[in-house]
Amino acid sequence: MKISLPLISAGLALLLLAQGCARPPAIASATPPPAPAFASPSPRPKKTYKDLVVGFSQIGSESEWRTADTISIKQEAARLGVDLIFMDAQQEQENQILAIRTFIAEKVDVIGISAVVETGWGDVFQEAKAAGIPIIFVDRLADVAGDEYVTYLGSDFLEEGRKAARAMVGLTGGQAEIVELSGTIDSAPAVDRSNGFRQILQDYPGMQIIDSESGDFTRARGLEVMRTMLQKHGRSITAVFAQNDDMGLGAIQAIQEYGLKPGVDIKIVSVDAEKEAFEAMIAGTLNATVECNPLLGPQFFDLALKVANGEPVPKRVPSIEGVFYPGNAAQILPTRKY
Ligand code: GYE
Repeated sequence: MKISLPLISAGLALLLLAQGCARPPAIASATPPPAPAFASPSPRPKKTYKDLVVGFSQIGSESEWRTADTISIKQEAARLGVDLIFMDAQQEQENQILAIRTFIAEKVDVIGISAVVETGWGDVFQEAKAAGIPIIFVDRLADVAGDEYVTYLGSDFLEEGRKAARAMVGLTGGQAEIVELSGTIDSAPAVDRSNGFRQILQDYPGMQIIDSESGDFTRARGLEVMRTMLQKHGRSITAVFAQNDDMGLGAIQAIQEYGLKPGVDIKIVSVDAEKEAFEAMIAGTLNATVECNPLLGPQFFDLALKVANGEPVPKRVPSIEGVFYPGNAAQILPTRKY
């Protein structure tokens, strides 16, 4: 059953319109039909990309990383001819819960979601399961039961945190007073990057985290938090671990404003490996960036089609990632896609 846009909540209507979503959502039925098992072979004819209807709940546009991820998903859907219902949650968990309920009502074949935070999801993933709609987590996993999703495609954030710490040890000779700019509180990359970073530092008593605060993965907050850190700790800060490049770029600005040389007086390691991070490395203001790949569209739709056809997929699909330093940044920059 379809309803017209004015009947749905104003917030949802805005979200749908903002994303150019052409399909008005149907009303969610109170009692969903019984669930077919996720991985059971389908008796129906195999779907192709052109038959596939996919709902995707994106977090927002907090970073260049996120923008690249969104473009990758939309472009790949258009290239394959997949009917994509894309909803931007503007970093609100509530909007993601609403999006999943919309996708259930729309009876999409597969739901993709990058979970803004790990906890507090209530029953919504159970609702999707009860409706027989498989969930693929993309980029960020939520803290849900293993039978509430089919697979998780994304980076190993714990390892990214370890890589950042190893890079930091190398840059500082194992002696540093570190300020950490962490990501969105309760988000998978913030939790795991923090833990991975600390795992490595345990073996280096000269490496001390003197302060840590969330910069919410945005440049504006990275700038603000770093200004406060400099006021608080001044020149005793010798290193910054920014959990994404955008916050790192904000921190670079704050350090310059304070009259110190980022990359020289204060060593900076960040995560993502965006183009602007390469530019900063070339300028000498950033010391290393750990790669986190946002171009997940092709792998996501490949998984979505398999899942829709009841084909088995691995529970965890990792991305392959490296670490970059200023030495060859100028050579690599032209090859970067985000
Ligand atoms: O590092 C950050 C973005 O979830 C891996 O989210 C992603 C992170 C990425 O805002 O820039």
